[in-house]
Amino acid sequence: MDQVTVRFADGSSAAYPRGTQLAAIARDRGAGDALVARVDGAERDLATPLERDAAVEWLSFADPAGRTVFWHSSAHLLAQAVRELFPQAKLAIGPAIDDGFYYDFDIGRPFGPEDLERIEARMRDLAARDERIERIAVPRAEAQRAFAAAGERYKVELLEGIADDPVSFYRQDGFEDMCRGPHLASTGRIKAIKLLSTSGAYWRGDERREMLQRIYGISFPTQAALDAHLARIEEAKRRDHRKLGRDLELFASVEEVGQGLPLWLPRGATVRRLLDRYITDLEVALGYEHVHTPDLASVELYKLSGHWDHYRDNMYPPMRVDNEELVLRPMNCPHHIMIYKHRQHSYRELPVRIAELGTMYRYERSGVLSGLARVRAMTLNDAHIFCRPDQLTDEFVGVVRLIQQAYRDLGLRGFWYRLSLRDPRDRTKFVQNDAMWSLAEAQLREAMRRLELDYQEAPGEASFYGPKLDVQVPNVLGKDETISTVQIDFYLPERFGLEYIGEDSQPHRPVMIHRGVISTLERMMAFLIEQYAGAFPLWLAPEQVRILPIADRHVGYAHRVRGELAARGLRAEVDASSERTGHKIRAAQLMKIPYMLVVGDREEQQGTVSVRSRARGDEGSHALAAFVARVVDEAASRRHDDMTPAP
Ligand code: TSB
Ligand code: ZN
Repeated sequence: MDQVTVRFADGSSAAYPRGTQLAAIARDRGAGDALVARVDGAERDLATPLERDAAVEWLSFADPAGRTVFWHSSAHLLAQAVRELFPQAKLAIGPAIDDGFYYDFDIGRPFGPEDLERIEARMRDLAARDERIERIAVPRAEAQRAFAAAGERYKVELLEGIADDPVSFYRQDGFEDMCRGPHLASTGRIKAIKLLSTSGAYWRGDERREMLQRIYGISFPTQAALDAHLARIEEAKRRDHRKLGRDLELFASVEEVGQGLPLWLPRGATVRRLLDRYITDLEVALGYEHVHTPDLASVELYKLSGHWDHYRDNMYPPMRVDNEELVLRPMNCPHHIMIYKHRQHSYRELPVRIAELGTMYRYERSGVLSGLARVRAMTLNDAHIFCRPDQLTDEFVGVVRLIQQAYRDLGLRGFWYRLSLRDPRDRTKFVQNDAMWSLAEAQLREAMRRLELDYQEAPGEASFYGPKLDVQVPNVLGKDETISTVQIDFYLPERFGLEYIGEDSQPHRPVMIHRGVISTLERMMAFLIEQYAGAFPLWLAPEQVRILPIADRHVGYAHRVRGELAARGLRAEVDASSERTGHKIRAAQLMKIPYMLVVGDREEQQGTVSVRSRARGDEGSHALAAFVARVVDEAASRRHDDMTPAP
């Protein structure tokens, strides 16, 4: 009998009669959760008959490509439901996205919440019927006629944009949509559906074109997976630093000031000051020399450094003043290099570590701006280390150890290491010098080997001047952002003709390490807010203790308590409002203040305070002096709530 040989991803192979459907092969192989197959690298419907020898890989919901197909089929189901409930609706496009799917419709009015409920219910009914999803080939001219006759002008336009003849359609239960696929084998695979939101969306994203109505949804193979996903969305909303930043009065984004230019409010500025002090003190102790340099420089400086050639898209345009052209700096390196160059250095003084909480400005496209996590004006915990080639690995290792210490103190979790390399094919983003890149990458790998750290490689993510180690941390939405970065640079020392005088009394070229430990204060703040859901550990809390006098006559004692705390460097406030105590407690809880001290007649007479802790609730009455001593200790220990032992 005529057979084809199939090779599977696990290395095994098997023979099947020519023309066997992929679905049958999947069943035979016990791959019941396969949604589609990858055949010689191309994704195919499970209904496809296998006509020749091939390598076959099953894609399930666990694979990103499998999910994409699942959500794409869900978008078709959505279109089918809308078509049944609103026969006059015209269909536009409906792709899978990172987290679900959407479909754009022209129905001449917005969808309301009750519409979404009806559509969702209909989708569920349709899925329960478990209709087969079939691919059909339609001659181009016929498709054109059918779309025109039905008034589907968006489909007519889409068809104009593709050259296929015939064009492929997918059909389920009489509903057809033009689509390249692939799709699920049947609608019954979609067991759990949630339509999440609706919004206006311009056809083709063009504001001069028709306003369509977009419906966003998410779907899963099980109800449990959907429930878990919805719980994650709720949790993400609760932790979202943009919302908490507003509620906790940490920072504000104000239209009049401009996009990506947040204002740090007093409470946020307090946390920022603490982070600044924390890292500056640590660095000074480790031999970093802190400097101050201006936010502006002549554009010539960035022409010399290569930023102008490789980084201009992220820079603000120059401004002309007298006979100078100035730019807002996008990075601090050139200023620090000029400090290094300011005098001669002998091999004995190296490494020179120039550090600054340096403010810089980057033109980030408005679509990527997000609260404090991605901004246009930012202050980086920056340093540039100038060292001898033989010191490079030690210095690199030292920086990574500093990063590890900072993460322990700040309680950052879930981070992973990314080796960001150049993409050798990209000739504009990265400076061209193969020997230099190979050397820098080899040094980077050597340092990683010594550190015994696991990492993932990311080609194309390097800086224009060299490869780097990035520390990636997931935000509440599960998306990674770079916090720390350690970059090896043989390029800028060359461009700036940097030197040190060696043991041989001859000039030599130093190597540079660029590094940021706690990232920009903006991005670190965003992460801390999300990580702690706004409940900062005691040492970072903008207000550590709030004193709640029970009646007006206790306000004097409350202020004396505040004075004692302040004298020991603690940040305390008195709530002297005329609200009832219960109300004051709730207000303090909403602001996530670590300790509340309730004071009334008894406390005043005995010199005590009634302690309520954010983490542990009512802790009863304590002598004021004992409470102060304990809180001073707790702050100095930089403990986080979840590490705080019960009293
Ligand atoms: C480390 N020249 C180096 C420096 O010496 C440099 O600027 N590296 S960088 O381009 O990778 O930026 C350093 C860090 O700034 C990033 O790792 C990231 O944590 C943070 N950062 C970058 N862009 C933004 C932004 N738009 N908003 C907030 N933080 C940002
Ligand atoms: Zn730098």
